[in-house]
Amino acid sequence: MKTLVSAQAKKLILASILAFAFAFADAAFAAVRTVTLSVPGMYCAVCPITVKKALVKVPGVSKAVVSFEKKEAVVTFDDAKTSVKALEDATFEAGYESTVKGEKTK
Ligand SMILES: [Cu+2]
Repeated sequence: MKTLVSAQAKKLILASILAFAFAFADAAFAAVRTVTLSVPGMYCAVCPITVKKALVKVPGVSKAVVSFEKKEAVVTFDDAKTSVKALEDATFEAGYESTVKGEKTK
């Protein structure tokens, strides 16, 4: 019985260490992310310019490619400096609601 408890405790400790290591690795490697935002409210050729301006103004955003045809914005940003929420807020403040459609993974 004693050895069983001890083995469980070891498992638990190992699991904690692994969880911590993964969390740390995630923070260290997921700094630059590229997400696609759906921006359905763009109705003319000038809209993507407005959306792009709003997105590149967000600190941490390095690239924003906005397509009027696809009604989407592909945004590359530093995860440590900004968030998807901040990107959505930025387009919203510019007059366009946006939602995350997907994320490009390396
Ligand atoms: Cu427009």
